[in-house]
Amino acid sequence: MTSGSSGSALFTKPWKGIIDCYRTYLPVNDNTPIITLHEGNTPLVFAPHITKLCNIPGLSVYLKVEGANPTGSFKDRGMTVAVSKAIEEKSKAIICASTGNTSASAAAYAARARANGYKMDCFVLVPKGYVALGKLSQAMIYGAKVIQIKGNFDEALSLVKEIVSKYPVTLVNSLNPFRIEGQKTGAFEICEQLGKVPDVLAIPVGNAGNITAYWKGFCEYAKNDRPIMIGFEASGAAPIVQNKIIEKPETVATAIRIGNPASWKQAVNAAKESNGFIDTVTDEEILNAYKIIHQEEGIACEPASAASVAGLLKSAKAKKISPESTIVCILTGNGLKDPDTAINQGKSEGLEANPDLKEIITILDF
Ligand code: AN7
Repeated sequence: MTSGSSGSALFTKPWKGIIDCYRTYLPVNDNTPIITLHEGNTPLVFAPHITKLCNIPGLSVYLKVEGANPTGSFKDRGMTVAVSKAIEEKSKAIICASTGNTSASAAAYAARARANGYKMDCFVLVPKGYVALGKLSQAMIYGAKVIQIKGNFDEALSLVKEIVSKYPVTLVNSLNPFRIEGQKTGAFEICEQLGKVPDVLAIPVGNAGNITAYWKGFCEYAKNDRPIMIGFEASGAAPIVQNKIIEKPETVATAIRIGNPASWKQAVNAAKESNGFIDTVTDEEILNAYKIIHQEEGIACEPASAASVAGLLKSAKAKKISPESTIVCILTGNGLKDPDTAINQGKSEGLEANPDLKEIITILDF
């Protein structure tokens, strides 16, 4: 594969988003209006501490920082394609169910469509009380009509599916194949940034669109050289691992609090075809990894993203990772998305003092 539609390398021209860079690999044509916020081209950062923690000879662990996307999550890669295609198809409204990030992204790209002169409304159904503050605030201020439903994500998604079957509005959940097409570009970028295909790709699994997209991307990038895909569900929301729909999913990682994933079969297929697996990580393991990523690597992510690193650490401990492997963990969302969990898990909640040197020195406890 040569990078970029015109054979230009990923980093040698001004970055104008994933459609501009990977045009020939995406379902766009000259009539597709490109709605972009210049998403993609996110950092791939070596993680020395996590590499060491795995305690397997010759390992190199990298973090793909998808929180650096315009709305702070990987969803932007899919949304630029989905919204561009919706406009090409003369749609004037988009809708999604969301645990938060899809809604933030949809709302932003709808606003960007309006900036380009198109009429585009955005409607969002989210589970009331289970969306991290940053995400909810994004969807609202970008101008979406946000309805908080007294139910979970799976119920919101069924409702949205029914709505799009009856009303003139485009679904932008990952059931929309254009979302998967856009998200597969994360795989292309990793191969270009590393200069090779990684041996292992660790990724959180919620609605299972992203693991599906990455696998598609790797398959398109190289036929005979593909990573082992290892996906991780939260143990309280693990329908794929438990092989049954979870009626009441629960996890601190609200982004992946999903009991009936839309791309279930495709996720199982990605694990199987790549000789990988899908496993669970507990909330404790997720929060432990969340703290390590921030405090020992200096990189931010939201709790659901930490499932990839938690899963890698679990797999390394169980000796399920081969020596000399190059591993990429996808950090799917920005740390600022979920300030409540960050404050909760940080080291300073509730530390207060009078403006008194002695009192402060006592607390500092050098
Ligand atoms: C940070 O926004 O499902 O397995 O509605 O926000 O492709 O669903 C978010 C999912 C991982 C799981 N990490 O990805 C939504 C939504 C973060 C996420 C996932 C999500 P998929």
